[in-house]
Amino acid sequence: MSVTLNSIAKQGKNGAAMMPIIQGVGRAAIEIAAVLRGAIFRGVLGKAGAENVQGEQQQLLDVLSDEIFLEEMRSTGFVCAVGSEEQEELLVIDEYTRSDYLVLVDPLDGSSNLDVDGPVGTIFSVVKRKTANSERPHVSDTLQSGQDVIAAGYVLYGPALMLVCSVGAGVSGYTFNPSNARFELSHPDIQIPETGGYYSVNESNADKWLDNMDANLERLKQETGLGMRYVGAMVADMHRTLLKGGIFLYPADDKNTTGKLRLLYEAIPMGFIMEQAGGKAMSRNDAVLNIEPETLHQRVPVYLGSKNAVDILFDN
Ligand code: AHM
Ligand code: MG
Repeated sequence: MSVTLNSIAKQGKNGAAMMPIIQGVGRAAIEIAAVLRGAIFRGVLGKAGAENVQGEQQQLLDVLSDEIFLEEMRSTGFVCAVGSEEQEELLVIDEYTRSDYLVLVDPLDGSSNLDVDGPVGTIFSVVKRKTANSERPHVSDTLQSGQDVIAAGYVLYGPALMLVCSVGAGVSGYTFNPSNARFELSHPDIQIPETGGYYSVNESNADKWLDNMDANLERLKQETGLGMRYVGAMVADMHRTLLKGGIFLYPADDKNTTGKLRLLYEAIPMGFIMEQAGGKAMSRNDAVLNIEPETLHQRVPVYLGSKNAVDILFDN
């Protein structure tokens, strides 16, 4: 008998509470995957014509994925609010303002890959509210460090549809089985290899990187001889790094002086997964999970991977 997403209920002390939310993520993933597959026929490839809060062009599929994800979080009944890359303000779910959990999400990460049928993903994390249930959830409820994250994960829309998640008791990878329409446990207890793998970075920015990262990466390359892979979709680059080892990095640069990737719905969930898999997640000299968030859409430099590779990069 195959093991399905229900098995999350038995994981750690938070598994049972997180199962309905992760099942909701699974439903959203199936719907988003279907929309992606048929996008060209529905005329929904291309720009939505608006900019998101990051000042980036929204794609129609960013907007559709955001709507699908929000609807599935609403349908769980356990989520009082969602903070999304595609929404400037916290979205409060009016029917369930008394529920305990908030979800942070990048509904369609790597959307610049859409026009070339490249892989994209969804990234999420779950925190418990700090305000009393009698109050309306507030954006301050989202501003919790990675130490307070209860569950996190990502969906990879690749040749197979995968959901990789953790409720703080290791990392499990589930693959969608089209013959029974279920996510089945395909990658139990993922551990990142200690050596080997690849370095993964947009190296065309090397001359603009801050924090001496150009020289640091050269040293890492010399000492490890790692090969290079870069998809340009964080979920795909993270997934390869997790399974094969090595390092994924997006340093700060002259243009993005605090980094490009977002703390709450990119760096923290991926850092949580990486550490749960025995790897390391840094942002400049702080552990990603120790950063105290200040704003919903804050950006940070990101270095995720095998301990060995991250330590060599930082010369530890
Ligand atoms: P997005 O959330 O707007 O898609 O941007 C995030 C993406 C990540 O998936 C990826 O790691 C990075 O941006 C790639 O950036 P670049 O094109 O500068 O290499
Ligand atoms: Mg994104």
